[in-house]
Amino acid sequence: MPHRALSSITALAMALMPVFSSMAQEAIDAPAPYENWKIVDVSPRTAQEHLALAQLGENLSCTPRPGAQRLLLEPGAYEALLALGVPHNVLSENVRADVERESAMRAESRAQRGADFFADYRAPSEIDAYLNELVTLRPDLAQLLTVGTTIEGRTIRAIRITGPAVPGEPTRPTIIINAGQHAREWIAPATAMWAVERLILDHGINAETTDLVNRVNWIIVPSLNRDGYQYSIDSTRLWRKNRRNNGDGTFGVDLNRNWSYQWGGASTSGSGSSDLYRGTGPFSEPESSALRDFVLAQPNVKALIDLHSYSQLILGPWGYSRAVLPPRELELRATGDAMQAAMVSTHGTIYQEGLGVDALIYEASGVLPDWSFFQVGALSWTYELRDTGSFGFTLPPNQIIPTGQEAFEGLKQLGRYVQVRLDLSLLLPPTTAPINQAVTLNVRIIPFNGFTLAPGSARLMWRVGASGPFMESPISGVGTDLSVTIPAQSACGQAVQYFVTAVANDGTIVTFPPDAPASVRSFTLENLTVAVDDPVESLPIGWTVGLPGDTAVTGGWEQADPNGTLAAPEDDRTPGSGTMCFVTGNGKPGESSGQSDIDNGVTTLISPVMDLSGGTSATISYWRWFYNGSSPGNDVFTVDLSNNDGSTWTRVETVGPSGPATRGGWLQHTFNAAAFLPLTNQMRLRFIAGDTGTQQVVEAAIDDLRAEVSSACPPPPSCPGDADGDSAVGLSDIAAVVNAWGTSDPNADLDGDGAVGLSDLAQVIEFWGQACG
Ligand code: 0X9
Ligand code: ZN
Repeated sequence: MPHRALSSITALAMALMPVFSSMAQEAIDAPAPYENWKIVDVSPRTAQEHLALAQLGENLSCTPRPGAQRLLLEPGAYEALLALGVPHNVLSENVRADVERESAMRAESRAQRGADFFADYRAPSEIDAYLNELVTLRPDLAQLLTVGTTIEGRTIRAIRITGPAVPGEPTRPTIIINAGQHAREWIAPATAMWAVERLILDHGINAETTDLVNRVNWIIVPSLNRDGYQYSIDSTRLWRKNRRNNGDGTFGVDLNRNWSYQWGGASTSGSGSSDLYRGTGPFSEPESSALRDFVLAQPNVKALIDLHSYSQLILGPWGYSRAVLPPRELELRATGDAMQAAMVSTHGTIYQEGLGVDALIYEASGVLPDWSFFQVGALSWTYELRDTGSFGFTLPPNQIIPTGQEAFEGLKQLGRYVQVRLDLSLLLPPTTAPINQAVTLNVRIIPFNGFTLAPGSARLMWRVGASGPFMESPISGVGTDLSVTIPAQSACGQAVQYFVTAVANDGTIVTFPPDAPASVRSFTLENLTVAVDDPVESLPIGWTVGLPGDTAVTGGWEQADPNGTLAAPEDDRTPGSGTMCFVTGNGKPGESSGQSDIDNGVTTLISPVMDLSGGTSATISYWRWFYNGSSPGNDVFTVDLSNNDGSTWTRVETVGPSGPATRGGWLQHTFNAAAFLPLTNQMRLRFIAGDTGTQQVVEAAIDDLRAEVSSACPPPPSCPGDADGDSAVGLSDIAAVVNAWGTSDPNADLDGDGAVGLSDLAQVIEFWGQACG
């Protein structure tokens, strides 16, 4: 968050809180901190208003919603805001009450289950005591390390957790988890301690954790800025920086602006009174320089996580720039996506994830993860933990454990990825495929952690049915997105099983799925016909784009090459040369998200008639995009199906009002139409998007509609054993089978197992002499 605290504010704060001006041991007789301070959400309408607001107070908002921001106001500043007349919403009338509410919740929680370390936020000394306890319990797994000393002389500790060494094993990958650069973000040290406790206490109990501890060297620094943390406990709850006496009456350097990579750039300050004060030079602070030396001394550091709060974000490089794409983008995205999925699925808490170029947050220069990514080559991330602002920094203690649990799920994914040499995956693998047609599978192979793919080593192993040997097909292409084609198969109703194998440059064989061939992937061969395949690139013939009865005053559906905003797509979804899709109100280039979105009602899009008759099932798929305003949104995007040309409709899905599918991004939805309605030749789809609740930025888009009809399998060949099609079984069929030996020629593949061989010869012999037709 851009912290534009101004000197006037700090001067006033210091007057209010004499404790600022001393080196703050004990806060004796301090006035009630934050008495009559307020937190407000403001919505500046012009650049001038934006500037004027920056003078009023410190910005607490972490996600830059267009224009809107959250300010911490000193007593008196609220009156200035009223005088400015900027629209606003008061979140906290008196910050002292927030802090007191937090204290009350803490006291209650401690009273009820104080023996539990995670019942409450713990002071640095309590953290030390618990680390000691855990190390004493499992000296075979954990050791205490010293990182260095804070400016006030406190010892910064780290704990190393890893399973007993195995003779002859190569150096384990190291993951470093740092917390507490920022004093007031109390959930960060608590979350680091949750990870410490899980890694140690679950060893030998939970198989996955045991494996991760045995294979990875985990190093956790639970509280880097111990002075600041203690200070925020003792006197000034919302203190952020360390406790450097800047010598000019101001205190504190923002440790997360003090790292050398891109030191002094965007979102930093040269003023000691600023919450973003970068210090007199890179590594001017003992805390950051100690952690630098400590990190550089660790072996094989492959990843680093820096824990912060709040906003529920997973932020990859670069922090310093939204314009510069980081190297190793695919590795970062693969790990980031996996961490996000794991964190979101733990308790359903939504964490947004992205790199600097995804612009989830303001630019920040001289941050630790930028340094560790650039200098150490560690995949580096900032976690902004709970919440999104309801409680903010004063998060109730009953959220410590759930926050720890979801963050730990993310860390475990990282533990998995630091061991990866080649990351194999399939892009949109089919679940069904048409008989008698070659099937192309798209395979992605991302070389990880400095390894490479041995050239030409990637293979798809496949077979028709669940037994027999696997056939081998080379995977070809350049770069990371490769493909492989399985020849046409006639065995209707059978599953084609497959797995991918590849060799890394150190000779390690890697498969997908990882435990192949014990487990495999598959698709079913069906009697399929494609009824609709519309990439929405040409004239929208048969589509109804907006209805006369639609109530939206702006943002009606149109076919367009989209101009992106925070809420709407910049590109259509069709791969390759596609450009067009349906969008609700295409903006002009450079327009803000609120300008061409849907307002005050609904807009309707109806597909052409689809003939899905005669099928036993029909798979319809489309790609949709939906964004419904600042979270939580209050609007939905609905999709209906008709089998009578639109006379009546049946609901297929309701997207929203909350959840990850409401934050923009192309997502594919696939369903079986026969599960909703009898299949006819009069089927249509209807997409309705609207802004009907409180006015929000709402955008929807649709692209790439496809429908496939699955019919009953054709009857088996009427002349079993007849490989050459002469309606008799004899010597010429033996010749046909032998000629096609080892191929998958569907004529000679008499038993339909995908390969011509002994079992087909057996068929010829079984039906020897038979004449048919
Ligand atoms: O500003 C910071 O240091 C971090 N946010 S916080 O609210 N906890 O202070 C964000 C650092 C990472 N920033 C980016 N990757 N842009
Ligand atoms: Zn922070």
